[in-house]
Amino acid sequence: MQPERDGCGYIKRLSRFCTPSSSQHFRLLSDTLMAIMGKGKWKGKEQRPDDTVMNPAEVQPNDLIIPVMGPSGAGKSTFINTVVRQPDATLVGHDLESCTAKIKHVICANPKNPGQRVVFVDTPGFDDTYEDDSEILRRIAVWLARSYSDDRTVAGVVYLHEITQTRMLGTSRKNLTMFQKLCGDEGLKNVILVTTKWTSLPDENSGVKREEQLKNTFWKDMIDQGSKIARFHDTCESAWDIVEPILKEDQSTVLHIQKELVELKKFLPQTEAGNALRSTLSDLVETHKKTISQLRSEKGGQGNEELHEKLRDTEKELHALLKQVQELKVPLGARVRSWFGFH
Ligand SMILES: Nc1nc2c(ncn2[C@@H]2O[C@H](COP(=O)(O)OP(=O)(O)O)[C@@H](O)[C@H]2O)c(=O)[nH]1
Ligand SMILES: [Mg+2]
Repeated sequence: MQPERDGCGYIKRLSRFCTPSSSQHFRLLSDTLMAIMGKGKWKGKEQRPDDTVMNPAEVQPNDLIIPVMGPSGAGKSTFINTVVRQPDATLVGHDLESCTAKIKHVICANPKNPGQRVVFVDTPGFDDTYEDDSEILRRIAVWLARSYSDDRTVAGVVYLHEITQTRMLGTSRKNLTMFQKLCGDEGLKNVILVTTKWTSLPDENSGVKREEQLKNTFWKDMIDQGSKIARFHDTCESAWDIVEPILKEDQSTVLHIQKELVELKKFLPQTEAGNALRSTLSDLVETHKKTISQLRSEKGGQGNEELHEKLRDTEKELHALLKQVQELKVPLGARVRSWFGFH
């Protein structure tokens, strides 16, 4: 049985006697104690009633979880449908709009190791047509934290990237950053960076060149820290070959976001992923504010309908961004606790 971590109240009381200058020492001390005392149950501050999580009744003790991540349209749902040989296991998008921002997991026996089951988790990208990035982060974080709190094991993570992309788009960079923050450095050795859509390339050589670029730039740090790369060839066999290196129970991993939420009991906005998203959104707020003031001065009181419309759209976007930044603000209570070195 996991010991309850609320026994850390003693340390919390100690914090009343410490000055903010010693907060770093207390943070270290409290983190160490948290690790020693076990992870305990996650209270699920961020969880909502309609969130998808794994039902304890459907899980077996040695199931291994593989979250599949990446930008919208990279082929996550297609990869999962292919690996489980069920064309409708998850919804595949067929136009520019993303399909569903709900998380869906599919459980499947490992054909290479009968008796072992793998839980593939289809996650929405941080560029969904209908859902805010802050909501996407909350859903992914809740799924991962709940499964870790219930003692489920993550084998590793598959990150998909379309090889047909001629340059790294802003959304792809954002997705990669969020992915790195969710995994943390310690999770990188269990990451497979997979390129998709090789059959849609006009010639394979262009794909080989792009893969080389990814290896030497955007993916370099991750590869240096143990992440592997692979190509998805659109078949079930290819998908299982890709995940094989991470399907070893003794090499399972704990993702950084799971550690932060469940072990360190952080609020989502205090996590590295929360911080990174808040900073990206804050930059966008500034850009939008500049655009609005520019449009207002251009408008100069004259009735240009196109300008009016652009202004209205940008103001609407700014409003939505500010709402997200607000959702990612660290609550005052949590900030006060962190001054004393407690999460
Ligand atoms: N040729 C090819 N097309 C793919 C591949 N993966 C996805 N697609 C197509 O790309 C589109 C988006 O795929 P989807 O699986 O919904 O992407 P998701 O948003 O990442 O889940 C669909 O039209 C798929 O048919 C692939 O590996 N090869
Ligand atoms: Mg999908």
